[in-house]
Amino acid sequence: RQITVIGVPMDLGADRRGVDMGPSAIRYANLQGKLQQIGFEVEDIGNLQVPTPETYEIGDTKLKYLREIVRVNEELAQTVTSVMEKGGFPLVLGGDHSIAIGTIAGVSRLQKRTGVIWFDAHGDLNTAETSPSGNIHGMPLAASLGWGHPDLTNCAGDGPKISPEHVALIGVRSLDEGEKRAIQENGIHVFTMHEIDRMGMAKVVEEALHIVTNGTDGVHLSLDLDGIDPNEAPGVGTPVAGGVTYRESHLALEIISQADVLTSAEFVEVNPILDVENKTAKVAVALIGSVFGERVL
Ligand code: DIR
Ligand code: MN
Ligand code: MN
Ligand code: MN
Repeated sequence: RQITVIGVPMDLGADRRGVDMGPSAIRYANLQGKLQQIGFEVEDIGNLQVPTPETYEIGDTKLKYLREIVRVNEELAQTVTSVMEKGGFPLVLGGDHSIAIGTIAGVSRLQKRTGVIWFDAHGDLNTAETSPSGNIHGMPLAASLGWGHPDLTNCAGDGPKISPEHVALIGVRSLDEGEKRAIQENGIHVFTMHEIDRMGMAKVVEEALHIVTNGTDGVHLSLDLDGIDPNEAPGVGTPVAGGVTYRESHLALEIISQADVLTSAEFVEVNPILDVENKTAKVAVALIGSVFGERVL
Protein backbone atom coordinates (compact mmCIF):
# COMPACT_ATOMS: atom_id res chain seq x y z
CA ARG A 1 0.00 0.00 0.00
CA GLN A 2 1.13 3.51 -0.75
CA ILE A 3 1.18 6.50 1.57
CA THR A 4 1.28 9.93 -0.02
CA VAL A 5 2.71 12.68 2.17
CA ILE A 6 1.31 16.19 1.63
CA GLY A 7 2.89 19.11 3.51
CA VAL A 8 0.79 22.19 4.22
CA PRO A 9 2.93 24.92 5.82
CA MET A 10 -0.09 26.89 6.97
CA ASP A 11 0.39 29.58 9.59
CA LEU A 12 -2.52 31.88 8.81
CA GLY A 13 -5.04 30.17 11.07
CA ALA A 14 -3.40 30.87 14.39
CA ASP A 15 -1.46 34.16 14.35
CA ARG A 16 2.05 33.78 12.99
CA ARG A 17 4.01 31.60 15.35
CA GLY A 18 6.15 29.23 13.32
CA VAL A 19 3.80 26.31 12.79
CA ASP A 20 4.52 26.69 9.06
CA MET A 21 7.77 24.84 9.79
CA GLY A 22 5.85 21.81 11.04
CA PRO A 23 6.01 19.75 7.81
CA SER A 24 9.75 20.29 7.63
CA ALA A 25 10.28 19.35 11.28
CA ILE A 26 8.27 16.15 10.87
CA ARG A 27 10.20 15.15 7.76
CA TYR A 28 13.47 15.93 9.54
CA ALA A 29 12.43 13.54 12.33
CA ASN A 30 12.71 10.76 9.71
CA LEU A 31 9.11 10.31 8.68
CA GLN A 32 9.99 8.63 5.41
CA GLY A 33 12.45 6.19 7.00
CA LYS A 34 9.91 5.21 9.62
CA LEU A 35 7.19 4.46 7.08
CA GLN A 36 9.52 2.52 4.80
CA GLN A 37 10.79 0.50 7.74
CA ILE A 38 7.20 -0.55 8.48
CA GLY A 39 6.93 -1.66 4.85
CA PHE A 40 5.09 1.12 3.08
CA GLU A 41 5.84 2.65 -0.24
CA VAL A 42 6.08 6.38 0.41
CA GLU A 43 5.52 9.16 -2.05
CA ASP A 44 6.19 12.66 -0.75
CA ILE A 45 4.66 15.27 -3.03
CA GLY A 46 6.19 18.18 -1.08
CA ASN A 47 4.44 21.23 0.27
CA LEU A 48 1.47 23.14 -1.04
CA GLN A 49 2.06 26.84 -1.61
CA VAL A 50 0.83 28.84 1.37
CA PRO A 51 0.94 32.64 1.35
CA THR A 52 3.14 34.39 3.90
CA PRO A 53 1.02 36.35 6.41
CA GLU A 54 3.20 39.46 6.09
CA THR A 55 2.25 39.80 2.43
CA TYR A 56 -1.51 39.84 3.09
CA GLU A 57 -4.01 41.90 5.06
CA ILE A 58 -5.43 40.12 8.08
CA GLY A 59 -8.95 41.01 6.86
CA ASP A 60 -11.94 40.55 9.17
CA THR A 61 -10.50 40.10 12.69
CA LYS A 62 -13.27 37.64 13.47
CA LEU A 63 -12.04 35.41 10.62
CA LYS A 64 -8.38 36.24 10.12
CA TYR A 65 -6.97 35.53 6.64
CA LEU A 66 -10.27 33.93 5.61
CA ARG A 67 -9.71 34.31 1.87
CA GLU A 68 -6.17 32.92 1.83
CA ILE A 69 -7.09 30.03 4.11
CA VAL A 70 -10.01 29.10 1.86
CA ARG A 71 -7.78 29.22 -1.21
CA VAL A 72 -5.18 26.84 0.28
CA ASN A 73 -7.88 24.49 1.53
CA GLU A 74 -9.49 24.31 -1.92
CA GLU A 75 -6.15 23.18 -3.31
CA LEU A 76 -5.55 20.76 -0.46
CA ALA A 77 -8.98 19.20 -0.97
CA GLN A 78 -8.25 18.69 -4.65
CA THR A 79 -4.87 17.12 -3.83
CA VAL A 80 -6.34 14.77 -1.22
CA THR A 81 -9.10 13.68 -3.60
CA SER A 82 -6.68 12.86 -6.40
CA VAL A 83 -4.37 10.90 -4.05
CA MET A 84 -7.32 8.79 -2.92
CA GLU A 85 -8.56 8.32 -6.49
CA LYS A 86 -5.21 6.72 -7.29
CA GLY A 87 -5.60 4.39 -4.32
CA GLY A 88 -3.13 6.19 -2.08
CA PHE A 89 -3.48 7.00 1.60
CA PRO A 90 -3.19 10.77 2.14
CA LEU A 91 -1.00 11.68 5.13
CA VAL A 92 -1.25 15.44 5.60
CA LEU A 93 1.34 17.34 7.64
CA GLY A 94 0.47 20.74 9.16
CA GLY A 95 0.62 23.57 9.57
CA ASP A 96 -2.14 24.80 11.83
CA HIS A 97 -5.39 22.92 12.23
CA SER A 98 -7.33 25.11 9.75
CA ILE A 99 -6.08 22.69 7.07
CA ALA A 100 -8.49 20.03 8.32
CA ILE A 101 -11.18 21.92 6.39
CA GLY A 102 -9.48 21.02 3.11
CA THR A 103 -8.42 17.51 4.06
CA ILE A 104 -11.93 16.54 5.17
CA ALA A 105 -13.53 18.21 2.15
CA GLY A 106 -11.18 16.24 -0.12
CA VAL A 107 -11.90 12.94 1.60
CA SER A 108 -15.66 13.49 1.69
CA ARG A 109 -15.90 13.94 -2.07
CA LEU A 110 -15.12 10.24 -2.51
CA GLN A 111 -16.39 8.96 0.81
CA LYS A 112 -19.85 10.38 1.36
CA ARG A 113 -20.07 9.26 4.98
CA THR A 114 -16.78 9.83 6.71
CA GLY A 115 -16.20 9.20 10.41
CA VAL A 116 -13.74 11.52 12.14
CA ILE A 117 -11.56 10.96 15.19
CA TRP A 118 -10.54 14.43 16.39
CA PHE A 119 -7.63 14.15 18.82
CA ASP A 120 -7.12 17.59 20.40
CA ALA A 121 -6.96 19.56 23.66
CA HIS A 122 -9.56 21.83 22.05
CA GLY A 123 -12.93 21.38 20.36
CA ASP A 124 -12.17 23.42 17.23
CA LEU A 125 -15.92 23.99 17.11
CA ASN A 126 -15.93 27.78 17.06
CA THR A 127 -17.56 30.06 14.52
CA ALA A 128 -16.84 33.76 13.95
CA GLU A 129 -19.58 34.47 16.49
CA THR A 130 -18.23 32.25 19.28
CA SER A 131 -14.46 32.49 18.69
CA PRO A 132 -12.57 34.50 21.30
CA SER A 133 -9.56 34.83 18.94
CA GLY A 134 -10.83 35.05 15.36
CA ASN A 135 -8.29 32.33 14.55
CA ILE A 136 -9.62 29.87 12.02
CA HIS A 137 -7.59 26.98 13.50
CA GLY A 138 -10.22 27.01 16.28
CA MET A 139 -13.02 26.49 13.70
CA PRO A 140 -12.22 23.56 11.34
CA LEU A 141 -14.44 20.93 12.95
CA ALA A 142 -17.37 23.37 13.00
CA ALA A 143 -16.75 24.29 9.36
CA SER A 144 -16.63 20.63 8.29
CA LEU A 145 -19.94 20.06 10.09
CA GLY A 146 -21.45 22.94 8.11
CA TRP A 147 -21.39 25.56 10.86
CA GLY A 148 -19.95 29.03 10.44
CA HIS A 149 -19.09 31.43 7.66
CA PRO A 150 -20.33 30.24 4.24
CA ASP A 151 -16.85 30.62 2.71
CA LEU A 152 -15.64 27.98 5.19
CA THR A 153 -18.67 25.68 5.09
CA ASN A 154 -18.77 25.76 1.28
CA CYS A 155 -15.02 25.40 0.86
CA ALA A 156 -14.27 22.70 -1.72
CA GLY A 157 -17.89 21.56 -1.87
CA ASP A 158 -21.20 22.99 -0.69
CA GLY A 159 -22.41 22.43 2.88
CA PRO A 160 -21.57 19.89 5.57
CA LYS A 161 -18.84 17.32 4.80
CA ILE A 162 -19.49 15.16 7.86
CA SER A 163 -22.29 14.70 10.38
CA PRO A 164 -22.16 15.15 14.15
CA GLU A 165 -23.04 11.53 14.98
CA HIS A 166 -19.96 10.28 13.11
CA VAL A 167 -17.48 12.39 15.07
CA ALA A 168 -15.59 11.55 18.27
CA LEU A 169 -13.26 13.94 20.06
CA ILE A 170 -10.51 12.61 22.32
CA GLY A 171 -8.26 14.46 24.78
CA VAL A 172 -10.36 17.60 25.14
CA ARG A 173 -9.66 19.90 28.11
CA SER A 174 -10.26 23.43 26.84
CA LEU A 175 -13.59 24.55 25.39
CA ASP A 176 -15.04 27.99 24.79
CA GLU A 177 -18.64 28.67 25.88
CA GLY A 178 -20.04 28.52 22.34
CA GLU A 179 -18.27 25.21 21.76
CA LYS A 180 -19.85 23.69 24.87
CA ARG A 181 -23.25 24.77 23.57
CA ALA A 182 -22.57 23.27 20.11
CA ILE A 183 -21.57 19.97 21.71
CA GLN A 184 -24.67 19.80 23.90
CA GLU A 185 -27.14 20.91 21.25
CA ASN A 186 -25.82 18.49 18.64
CA GLY A 187 -24.98 15.52 20.84
CA ILE A 188 -21.35 15.37 19.72
CA HIS A 189 -19.35 12.62 21.40
CA VAL A 190 -16.53 14.14 23.41
CA PHE A 191 -14.09 12.09 25.47
CA THR A 192 -12.50 14.70 27.71
CA MET A 193 -9.47 14.02 29.91
CA HIS A 194 -11.96 13.16 32.64
CA GLU A 195 -13.29 10.19 30.67
CA ILE A 196 -9.76 9.12 29.75
CA ASP A 197 -8.75 9.15 33.43
CA ARG A 198 -11.90 7.32 34.53
CA MET A 199 -12.36 4.74 31.78
CA GLY A 200 -8.81 4.33 30.59
CA MET A 201 -7.64 5.13 27.07
CA ALA A 202 -8.33 1.63 25.70
CA LYS A 203 -12.04 1.82 26.52
CA VAL A 204 -12.28 5.41 25.29
CA VAL A 205 -10.80 4.52 21.91
CA GLU A 206 -12.95 1.42 21.54
CA GLU A 207 -16.07 3.54 22.11
CA ALA A 208 -14.79 6.24 19.79
CA LEU A 209 -14.15 3.65 17.07
CA HIS A 210 -17.65 2.33 17.46
CA ILE A 211 -19.04 5.85 16.93
CA VAL A 212 -16.94 6.72 13.89
CA THR A 213 -17.41 3.39 12.10
CA ASN A 214 -21.15 3.08 12.67
CA GLY A 215 -22.70 3.79 9.26
CA THR A 216 -19.60 5.28 7.65
CA ASP A 217 -17.45 4.26 4.66
CA GLY A 218 -14.10 5.21 6.20
CA VAL A 219 -12.46 7.13 9.01
CA HIS A 220 -10.25 10.22 9.04
CA LEU A 221 -7.85 10.83 11.94
CA SER A 222 -7.20 14.51 12.67
CA LEU A 223 -4.49 14.71 15.32
CA ASP A 224 -3.53 18.03 16.90
CA LEU A 225 -0.26 17.52 18.79
CA ASP A 226 -1.56 19.77 21.58
CA GLY A 227 -3.77 16.85 22.60
CA ILE A 228 -0.63 15.27 24.07
CA ASP A 229 0.61 16.60 27.40
CA PRO A 230 2.88 19.65 26.92
CA ASN A 231 5.63 17.90 28.89
CA GLU A 232 5.88 15.39 26.03
CA ALA A 233 4.93 17.72 23.19
CA PRO A 234 6.03 21.26 24.10
CA GLY A 235 6.27 22.48 20.50
CA VAL A 236 2.67 23.62 20.05
CA GLY A 237 1.13 27.09 19.95
CA THR A 238 -1.59 26.61 22.51
CA PRO A 239 -0.38 24.13 25.17
CA VAL A 240 -2.90 23.05 27.81
CA ALA A 241 -1.75 21.24 30.96
CA GLY A 242 -3.07 17.83 31.92
CA GLY A 243 -2.99 16.14 28.55
CA VAL A 244 -2.74 12.63 27.13
CA THR A 245 0.49 10.86 28.14
CA TYR A 246 3.03 9.50 25.69
CA ARG A 247 1.93 5.91 26.26
CA GLU A 248 -1.79 6.68 26.25
CA SER A 249 -1.43 8.35 22.88
CA HIS A 250 0.45 5.38 21.45
CA LEU A 251 -2.05 2.93 22.88
CA ALA A 252 -4.83 4.94 21.24
CA LEU A 253 -3.19 4.86 17.84
CA GLU A 254 -2.22 1.18 18.15
CA ILE A 255 -5.86 0.30 18.80
CA ILE A 256 -6.98 2.48 15.89
CA SER A 257 -4.36 0.78 13.70
CA GLN A 258 -5.59 -2.70 14.66
CA ALA A 259 -9.15 -1.72 13.75
CA ASP A 260 -7.88 -1.05 10.21
CA VAL A 261 -10.49 1.58 9.40
CA LEU A 262 -8.48 4.70 8.58
CA THR A 263 -8.59 6.06 5.06
CA SER A 264 -6.70 9.33 5.72
CA ALA A 265 -4.84 11.11 8.51
CA GLU A 266 -3.34 14.46 9.39
CA PHE A 267 -0.86 15.56 12.06
CA VAL A 268 -1.00 19.27 12.81
CA GLU A 269 0.21 22.14 14.98
CA VAL A 270 3.86 21.04 15.36
CA ASN A 271 5.79 24.25 16.00
CA PRO A 272 9.58 23.78 16.01
CA ILE A 273 10.20 27.36 17.23
CA LEU A 274 8.49 26.62 20.53
CA ASP A 275 9.96 23.13 20.73
CA VAL A 276 12.94 21.57 22.48
CA GLU A 277 15.25 19.79 20.03
CA ASN A 278 12.42 18.83 17.72
CA LYS A 279 10.82 16.71 20.45
CA THR A 280 7.25 17.29 19.24
CA ALA A 281 8.00 16.32 15.64
CA LYS A 282 9.70 13.16 16.97
CA VAL A 283 6.54 12.39 18.95
CA ALA A 284 4.52 12.93 15.76
CA VAL A 285 6.69 10.48 13.80
CA ALA A 286 6.53 7.90 16.60
CA LEU A 287 2.74 8.23 16.63
CA ILE A 288 2.62 7.92 12.85
CA GLY A 289 4.59 4.68 13.31
CA SER A 290 1.96 3.35 15.72
CA VAL A 291 -0.98 4.31 13.56
CA PHE A 292 0.57 2.59 10.53
CA GLY A 293 1.15 -0.65 12.39
CA GLU A 294 4.58 -0.47 13.99
CA ARG A 295 4.73 -3.00 16.82
CA VAL A 296 7.28 -3.89 19.49
CA LEU A 297 7.13 -7.58 18.65
C1 DIR B 1 -9.39 28.58 21.01
C2 DIR B 1 -8.06 27.85 20.85
N1 DIR B 1 -10.46 27.65 21.33
C3 DIR B 1 -9.71 29.38 19.77
N2 DIR B 1 -8.15 26.81 19.90
C4 DIR B 1 -7.11 26.02 19.54
O1 DIR B 1 -8.95 30.29 19.46
O2 DIR B 1 -10.71 29.11 19.12
N3 DIR B 1 -7.29 24.97 18.82
N4 DIR B 1 -5.90 26.28 19.93
O3 DIR B 1 -6.36 24.01 18.51
MN1 MN C 1 -5.68 22.15 19.83
MN1 MN D 1 -5.67 24.42 16.38
MN1 MN E 1 -6.90 21.69 16.87
